[in-house]
Amino acid sequence: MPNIATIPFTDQKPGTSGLRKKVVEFQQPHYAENFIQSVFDVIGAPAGATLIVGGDGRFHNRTVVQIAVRMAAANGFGRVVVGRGGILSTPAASHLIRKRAAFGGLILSASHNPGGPEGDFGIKYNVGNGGPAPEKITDAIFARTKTITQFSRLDGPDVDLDLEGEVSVGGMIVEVVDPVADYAALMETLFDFDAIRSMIARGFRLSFDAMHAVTGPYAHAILEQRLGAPQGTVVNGSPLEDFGGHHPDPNLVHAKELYDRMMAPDAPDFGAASDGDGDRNLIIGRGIFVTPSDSLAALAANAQLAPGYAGGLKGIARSMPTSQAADRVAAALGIPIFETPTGWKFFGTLLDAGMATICGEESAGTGSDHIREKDGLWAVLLWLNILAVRDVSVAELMTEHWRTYGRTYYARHDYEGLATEGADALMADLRARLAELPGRRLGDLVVGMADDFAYTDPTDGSASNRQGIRILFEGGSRIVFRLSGTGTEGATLRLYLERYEPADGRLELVTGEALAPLIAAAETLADIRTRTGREAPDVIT
Ligand code: VG1
Ligand code: CO
Repeated sequence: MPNIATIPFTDQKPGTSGLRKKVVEFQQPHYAENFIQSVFDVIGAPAGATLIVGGDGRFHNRTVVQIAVRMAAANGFGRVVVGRGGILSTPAASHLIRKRAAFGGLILSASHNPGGPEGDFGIKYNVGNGGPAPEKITDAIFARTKTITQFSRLDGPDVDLDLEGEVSVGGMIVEVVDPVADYAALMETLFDFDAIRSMIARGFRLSFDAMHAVTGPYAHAILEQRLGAPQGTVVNGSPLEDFGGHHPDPNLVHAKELYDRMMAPDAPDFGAASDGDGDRNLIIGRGIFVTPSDSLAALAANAQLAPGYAGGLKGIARSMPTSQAADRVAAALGIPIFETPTGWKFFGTLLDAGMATICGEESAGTGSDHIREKDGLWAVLLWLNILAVRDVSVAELMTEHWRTYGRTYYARHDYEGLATEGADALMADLRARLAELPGRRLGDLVVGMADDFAYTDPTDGSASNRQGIRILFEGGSRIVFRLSGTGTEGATLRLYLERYEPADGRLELVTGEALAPLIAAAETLADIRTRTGREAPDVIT
């Protein structure tokens, strides 16, 4: 086997969702090779196994696909299935892993992080169930990156990634497939495409912003070609290596164009956007932004209207910082709710065990047991299916939801690019004071409970500690502090704010005003302005 000597990098620790670094770091000789070899060394795939490879099309994608293919060939894989052009959205990759019974997959993406030569790149390993590798595997991969001394890679010409079909690379088959076809077919099994098609034919207007990222081809194929939405429904639909210079992050800041379109007097009925790798979704109805936490709750409450979920839900899972809106739906449905740490890797075991059907995160990620990743277009289609069956507007649906379950006002404040020491100190100080917080009064709020979130997976007992500081107030309001695990520059502090108003409470407040007492409480508790040196958050979503 062609072994090449290497020396370890010390910084290849996977974060919330794989290894993410600046492109220039990934361009260092052997940087990608070391990480991929560490993955292969840890997972112990049997000879002849199948590996799925694809990415979100950002700058450096094709280079690393070629590296991965030649390394897979030298490491005994029998087949690599790669999306044409090196493209696979994260959900499509998850589906392909499952459909082909692959041993696993390498997903090349830094998701919502900016792309281009000065932007970010990332590699994530997903296991055979189609989901992100659990922590015990990512920990082992990191340990391996620190001791690696050689990697294996075949030499030879590049594979033509733009030509569908099979070629042999040193005896291993490389199969280049249409990145969209299998995924689109899966969506047709879950949703009533006829009902959506006829709603659109009756004049329902939608707008989907693919943000020049990976979902463009998927959205064109599904929304325009299969569902008959007019051309132009999908905007920014051609994937670009630098996402047109934008952050492919579907939130109110980076998808502001869509937001403005949806708030205009002649707005379409439904607006949505997705992120770099296609696993997130932003939902905006005419004149109403739906927070991702509310979207999870509304989808869970209505999922039975879609054929794929007609049998009901087994349970709902949400990440800890995601609002408790879904908890109230679970309680009403009489099904369990699970609260997991941030990141989709924690949902996989629950989905595999049949304990949960729908999962979601406040960061605009929702998905179900159809795959093991969050899925942007899936959420859009479930929304459309529900609206088609119920024949209501997004605003009507949400108003009724709040009148039934109460309303959870919610926002996330991000402070980006902070000095790591300062951010760490802020968290450490809060942590040190947790025990004295219960009973403390902050304005009208009284702290009921405060802790550093720890999680024990109910299926396998694996424990994850220090997942974010929760401050729960009497009456159901809440503040959460956490440091991001996906950034590539300094530290990002995320402050999650949530206020509950019961069904007979004040359901029509402006979010910023509704949350003002919580924002003030967070400032008092953590001295955010002084410690970060920032007058205001960089991003509010
Ligand atoms: C962020 C989000 C988290 C999400 C993760 C990956 O992580 O908060 O909910 O699972 O990104 O999403 P963090 O550690 O920065 O808060 V994606 O679309 O980047 O794969
Ligand atoms: Co993503």
